[in-house]
Amino acid sequence: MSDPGLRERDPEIADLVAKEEQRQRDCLRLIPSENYVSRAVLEASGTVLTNKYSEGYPGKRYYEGQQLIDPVERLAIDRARALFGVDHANVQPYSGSPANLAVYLAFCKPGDTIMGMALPAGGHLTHGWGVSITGSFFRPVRYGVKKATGRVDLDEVREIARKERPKILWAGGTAIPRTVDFAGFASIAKEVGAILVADIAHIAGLVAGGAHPSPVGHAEVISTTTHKTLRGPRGGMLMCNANHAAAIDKAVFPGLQGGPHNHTTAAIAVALKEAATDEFKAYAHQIVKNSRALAEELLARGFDLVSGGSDNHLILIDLTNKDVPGKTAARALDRAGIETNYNTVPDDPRKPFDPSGVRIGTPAMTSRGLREAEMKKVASWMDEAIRNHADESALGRIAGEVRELCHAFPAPGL
Ligand code: DSN
Repeated sequence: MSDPGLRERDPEIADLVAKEEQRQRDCLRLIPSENYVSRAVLEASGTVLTNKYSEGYPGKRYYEGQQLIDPVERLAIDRARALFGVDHANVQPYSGSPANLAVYLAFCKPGDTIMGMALPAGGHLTHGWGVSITGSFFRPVRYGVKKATGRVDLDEVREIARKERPKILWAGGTAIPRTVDFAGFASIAKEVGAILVADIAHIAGLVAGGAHPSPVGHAEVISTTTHKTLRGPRGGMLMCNANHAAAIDKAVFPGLQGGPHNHTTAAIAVALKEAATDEFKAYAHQIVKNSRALAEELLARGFDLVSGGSDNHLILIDLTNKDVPGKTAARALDRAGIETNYNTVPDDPRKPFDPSGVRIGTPAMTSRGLREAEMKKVASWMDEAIRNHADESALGRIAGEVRELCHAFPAPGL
């Protein structure tokens, strides 16, 4: 059988991939859960390891031919354990949602009470939101943020937890612009006999780089994706204390998944190696510096930020005072070469598919090497694009200026 390359075999897909690469080169990617992986991570994820089945774990597989896959997975596990300082790591979850489902399978029975942050307050679907299987197979109770501060109120979390006695308490989410107080959550979980699970999908790279307090020593289980601030391939990981290792492993396989995606495991191993360097530590701290600088610039332009600013990689803008819906703003920004996502804000009077906010973040921009000085320009383009959301020529001009800046800061991996 002939074996042509992608361009020859499937020019339609090859074209789309090439155009996506160009798009990623030319625009400012501000979606806080996205990033650019390194060339090495990209290379590892496109390898022949995709050809191999490996159900089981290193040393205990249900398929032969694991001579080289076992050391790949062992390297990924050992690097995760060393980087985060945990007893045990499972690098097989396909992504964050399957990782979180494995946590439920390990510790809960259908109908058990579970507690997490409400989705509109910044939580994740899998922390018990109604439209997710986690909100129907279990009995979800939720905490939010204080309207006045936009921050979690641990006294309120404690009150709900005392009343509801959840089996699992989730800390973390997807639209939280502030530091998560893992120690505070741990004291509540301990008091009510819940297992504290830290979902660090968004902040894993910040934790690894020392730019956000670590949940290790506070949370019994830690769930994460590998592709956000951690700058790895799309994937997931679970980490835990030694006493939970067997339950977590059994829940991932055979409980929930079949064969691990070995090409992804290899790329995770590479990303974890990169994340252990001093260069990555500096990167993680720069993400936070950039986010603070961008937040200051936006505040100076009259933008209303949920919680009044940012301590991490993420900024949530409430556009109510600008009289522009989140979706209108996000679409105008996209036409101006600035990629964001529209997002609910706490107590949003609008619907999730047409909410009041826009969520932005600095991980991808920081991977390109942008620093505080460039944040002034980014804020001014955002302001201009949102004010001129119906003016195609203004948006086109901004897109040209954005492209010029992007070309001065080439992204890794492209
Ligand atoms: N989809 C992710 C995010 O954008 O935050 C969460 O799963």
